[in-house]
Amino acid sequence: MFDKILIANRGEVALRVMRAARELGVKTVAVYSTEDKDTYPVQYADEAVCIGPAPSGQSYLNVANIITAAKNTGAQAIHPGYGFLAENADFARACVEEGLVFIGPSAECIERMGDKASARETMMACGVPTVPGSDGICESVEDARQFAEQVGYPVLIKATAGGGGKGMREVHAPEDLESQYKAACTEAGAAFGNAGVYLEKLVLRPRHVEIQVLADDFGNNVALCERDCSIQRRHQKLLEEAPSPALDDETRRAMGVAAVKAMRAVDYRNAGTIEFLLDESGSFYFMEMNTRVQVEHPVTEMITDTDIIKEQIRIAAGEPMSCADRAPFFPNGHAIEMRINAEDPEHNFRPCPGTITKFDLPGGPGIRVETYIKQGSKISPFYDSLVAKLICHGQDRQEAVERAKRALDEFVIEGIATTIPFHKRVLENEVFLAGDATTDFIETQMGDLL
Ligand code: MV4
Repeated sequence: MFDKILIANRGEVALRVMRAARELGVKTVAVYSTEDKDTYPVQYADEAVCIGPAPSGQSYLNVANIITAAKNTGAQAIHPGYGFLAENADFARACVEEGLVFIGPSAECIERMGDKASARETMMACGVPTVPGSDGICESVEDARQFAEQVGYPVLIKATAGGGGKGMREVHAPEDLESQYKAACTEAGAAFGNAGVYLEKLVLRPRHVEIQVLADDFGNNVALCERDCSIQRRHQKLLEEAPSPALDDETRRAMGVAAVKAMRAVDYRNAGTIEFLLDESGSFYFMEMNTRVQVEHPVTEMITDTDIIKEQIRIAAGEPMSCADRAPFFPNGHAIEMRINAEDPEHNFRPCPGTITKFDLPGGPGIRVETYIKQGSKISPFYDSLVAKLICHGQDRQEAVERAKRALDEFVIEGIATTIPFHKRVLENEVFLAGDATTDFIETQMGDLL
């Protein structure tokens, strides 16, 4: 096991990783921007190093300063958390070149999955179901038209360097194909410096269901059940739950088998997530692979009794994962995570940074809160608006929902607007309660949710 690791992140995820490290007897080094000097993760760490000013380009994305901090403190490994450098293959490579362990997959896996057309081709080759569409980049309008005619309209043009919803264009009729194709290429070129696009049949009213995976150096590959992340707004997830209310055991098993197949095809190591689209008939298709741990990992931890971050550290240290002998995983109860953001739902979810004057946490059975905030803390305008994640676990979905309602009522945050009132409305919404939410949930239910 490592003696000391550096956490190249901030906020709740930095604290989450430090807690896991401490349980493993591993010392922690925090890095921070001048803006975050007085935050709790910086105090919690065994050591802390300032890596630059508030803008993340000069601090949390400053590869040279982060690697220097690791070397100067004698850290042997770096955990990137999520966001910032987590899916940056150059950073993973730089760590290895400097003799540091990157707590995550290889740079090659990050690159292969970061290019969405190449990820799709890899999945097609290994027999993981993909949405009908092109067999790689569409090099020309004619190329795109041929695939669109093959699979039928409507289709979706996606940027290969995109992901997470960036650079997608729907095409509903043949006469729009040329203009949408050109617009997609131009947009992708400007946004990512890579104009490559590919094409898929548009799946109507899909659900977003993803499988958490872990792989170690000893050939253990496990699928830790699924999460349903259909409740999103402009590709920002707001509420996630596990298991998905839309899967039966047979589909769950098939999706887990597909996820493990995908991992083995790229010789994947450490934690990752395979995202699937689930259509209205119950068929699922590979969408993307995220080569990092995700914000919503706690719902999976709650229903599989695992500590995904500790497993990541064990695997990176060359130890076997501790949960391999418990696979396959079937859900133990139900968990719901709500993202409490410093945003005003009444005003288009506009960010509301500021000082938190009162902060009373919920508690009791089945409640977990992931936050770095204390009373008097400031939500900085420089970073994302996540204040806390409220995770509620129950024996079944109904109990999880009842606990979530009770916990939201106990949660008091004053000084800033938050998404708490919005979540209270979601938990009363008929479509949500029926387990029927698809990715257009917020758009179509907004009237009911405000
Ligand atoms: C799709 C799709 C429908 N059909 N692909 C959005 C994020 C990126 N990972 C891919 N996304 C989608 N891909 C096909 N062939 C619909 C979406 C999509 C979506 C997916 C998951 C969660 C929310 C979404 C919101 C809009 C569109």
